[in-house]
Amino acid sequence: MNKRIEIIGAPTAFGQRKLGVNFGPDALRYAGLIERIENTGHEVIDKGNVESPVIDMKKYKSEQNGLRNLDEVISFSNNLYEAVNETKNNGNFPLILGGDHSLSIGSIAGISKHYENLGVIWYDAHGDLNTIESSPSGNIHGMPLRALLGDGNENLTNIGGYKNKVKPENVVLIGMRDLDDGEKKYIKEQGILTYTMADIDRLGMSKVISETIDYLKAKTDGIHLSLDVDALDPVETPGTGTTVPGGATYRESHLAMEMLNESNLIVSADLVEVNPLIDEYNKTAHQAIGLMGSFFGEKLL
Ligand code: HAR
Ligand code: MN
Ligand code: MN
Ligand code: MN
Repeated sequence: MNKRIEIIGAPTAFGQRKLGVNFGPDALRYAGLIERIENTGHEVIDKGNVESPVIDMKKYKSEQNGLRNLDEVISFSNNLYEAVNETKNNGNFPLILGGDHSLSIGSIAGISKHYENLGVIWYDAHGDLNTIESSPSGNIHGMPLRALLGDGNENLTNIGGYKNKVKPENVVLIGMRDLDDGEKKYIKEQGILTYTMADIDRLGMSKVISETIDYLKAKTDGIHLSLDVDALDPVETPGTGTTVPGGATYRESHLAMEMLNESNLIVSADLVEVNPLIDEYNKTAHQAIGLMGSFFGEKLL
């Protein structure tokens, strides 16, 4: 079934310390994302980039106490929330291009408003489930999923004017291999369905995704994919700020995308943490675009 996909560039680097991830949306466009999706038969509308606060380099590079760049993250999240909400109001499929993963606070705020029970697949090396107390870094890109689940700075948890965007039982974590102690504790307490890399090794990606779909299908009215390119092994996607060895392969990730496409349950997606300034000739954007091809229904034959 053909969709109308609205591309929303989310050029934020405020959730972490490596400048360049704010150029992710343009790196993806330059590598041919739009043409790749159009070739699968969908209509694509590029809404351009959401407005971002100015980056004050002195502040950006300085040590900061507490939540790094909090005011900028709040302001950016509000802008992105508005853009995504508008896309959903138009009945279109939002594809949000990052930008660091803190952007999901705004994107999912704009999506979940339109669903009673939004499912979220967090395909990532990291859980992004920290609070300021459990965070080792103060970087907000390590906290978005927790904020969406209702914990953390009130300005962040209340983007869009409402709280608790997602329920823990409607979240599935895939690709996990770098979880902080507080995150592990929270996952166990809440019973969040989690597939670590060890689980993917044992079960195979096919089983992992079919179980994920079965689990979410029954109780959600739409599923959002949040795809962090650091879920893949750094050999595949080197251009990202917090690489962790031992990740998913390109083929495993293709399989995951194909199966999600076939499920017909996905209503929106984020593609985050592409940083062309620390990449090998835009390789990571090219890899990500290959995955988007499968995600939107490209067939090999
Ligand atoms: N868990 C670590 C922290 O909170 C590292 C988080 C890195 N996050 C991302 N997004 N790249 O997944 O700082
Ligand atoms: Mn992430
Ligand atoms: Mn909702
Ligand atoms: Mn990550």
